Amino acid sequence: MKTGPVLVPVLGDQLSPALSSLADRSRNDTVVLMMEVADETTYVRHHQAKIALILSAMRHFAEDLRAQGWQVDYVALDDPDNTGSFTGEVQRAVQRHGARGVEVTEPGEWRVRQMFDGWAGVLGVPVRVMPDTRFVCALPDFMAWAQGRRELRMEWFYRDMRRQTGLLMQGDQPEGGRWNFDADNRSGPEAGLTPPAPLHFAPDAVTQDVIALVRSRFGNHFGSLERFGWPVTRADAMRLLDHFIATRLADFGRWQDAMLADHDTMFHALVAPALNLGLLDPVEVCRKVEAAYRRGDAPLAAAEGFVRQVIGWREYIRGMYWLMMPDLATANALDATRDLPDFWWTGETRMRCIAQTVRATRDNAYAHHIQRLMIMGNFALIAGLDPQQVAAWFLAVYADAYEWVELPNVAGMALHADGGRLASKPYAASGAYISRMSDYCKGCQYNVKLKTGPDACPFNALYWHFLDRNTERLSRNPRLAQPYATWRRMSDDKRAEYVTSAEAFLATLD
Ligand code: DLZ
Ligand code: SF4
Repeated sequence: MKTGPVLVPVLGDQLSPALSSLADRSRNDTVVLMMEVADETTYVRHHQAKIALILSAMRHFAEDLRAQGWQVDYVALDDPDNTGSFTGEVQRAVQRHGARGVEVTEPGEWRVRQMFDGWAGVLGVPVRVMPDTRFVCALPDFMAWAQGRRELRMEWFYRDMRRQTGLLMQGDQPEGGRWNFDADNRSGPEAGLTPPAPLHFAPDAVTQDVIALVRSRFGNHFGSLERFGWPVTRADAMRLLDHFIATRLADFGRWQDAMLADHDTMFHALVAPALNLGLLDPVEVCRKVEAAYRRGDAPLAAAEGFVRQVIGWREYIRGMYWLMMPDLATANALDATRDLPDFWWTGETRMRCIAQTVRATRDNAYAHHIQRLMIMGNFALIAGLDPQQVAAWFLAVYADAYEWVELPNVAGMALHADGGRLASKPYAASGAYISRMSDYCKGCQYNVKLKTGPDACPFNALYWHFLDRNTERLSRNPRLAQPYATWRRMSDDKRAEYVTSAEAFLATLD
């Protein structure tokens, strides 16, 4: 029987003071283990700024824990004995400290859960995996909610989360008499719309060290470090949240879906990276937004739209991830097999919407939800790109992306690869939608008004090509009845023109 301390591994996205694995432990009987490991930095080729963000936030969090009296064993990436994997490092640390057991909060990703499940067999000490309590909905509760339901729609789940948290509620009724104000949140940009500049956090000495490390080790990964300005501590993450509430929240709802080439982040909160690292707590974030609404500083539609993303969509997505894994990782209901074109990395394409989104992604490791869903995701859907390659891209390039949140959004929401378990219809759209919601088309070499031919916006013909090639699978979907009826009403010549035009474009991708 070993008598050493208990080892508590804390992963890079578990940077929360209230982590379940730490909650009941005493400081003099615990060693916290934090590990920078090659496996995690390269299981996809993450954006350089994403790696810098995570490693810097980890180093800052370790300092915070030490300041609170915890003993932290921190393994740096360039430690000569670093084995490069969580399992290897936990094994070494159990030896080093003569640990009598390991207690760890469950990980966000299936891949890592598989590792944890193997630990009991290899470590020679008891391993206790504890639930991640940093979500509103515990996973067993989500599974119970999903059990026996034919349709797992976010909207019903979201209402339960509102009731459970009391956020934006009047007794048992939703504030304002409606659960969802999404219809008020879909304006395209109007002339002269100028969002306030985002808050930028200048890298401190710790972050500068990490940036130098990332440059030397991962300088050939996608993405720029030039403008790195993400918050890497809880205190700065709170400042970012306060800045959002003070300067952006009031307009957030209305322009939530709008895109401007010169304003990469529009009115978005930019808190997802900090939330998903654990620096911010979802309910705390929502309470602050709710308070701004109650003070009269933001309209209900903006506050509700924000709260829905955090306690509705984010929680639902996490539940759906664990419900659908591991099958979701290889799901391909629409048999999409085309390779990711190079311009997803280079941005070198005549399609200005894609060029701008890739450029913004490279600069910031960020794009907002409509750039992700309706530019990149929509293109991938209607061009038939391979879901696994698309998912790996999204996982690599966005600072907030971990598989639990990325995969259901990409394979389910954007690509319909799950056969529609998550979203009731595929989010396919032609150039008209992008033109309405952005200023991209104005400077584009393609003409969004032209339907077919070499100068026509490729999204136009691809949209019909997508519906046509998926007739068997999708035409019975009631939410697609109208577009299929329109398609059938077209003359044979017109339909053939669309198909020829789309195929000519697709041939340029191969
Ligand atoms: C994403 C990431 C990266 C790039 N590096 C590390 C790391 O060096 N050490 C670490 O503990 N975590 C890292 N992470 C986050 C993990 O991949 C994440 O905790 C798991 O994917 C579980 O969600
Ligand atoms: Fe994108 Fe088409 Fe608009 Fe060009 S015309 S920006 S390709 S939607």
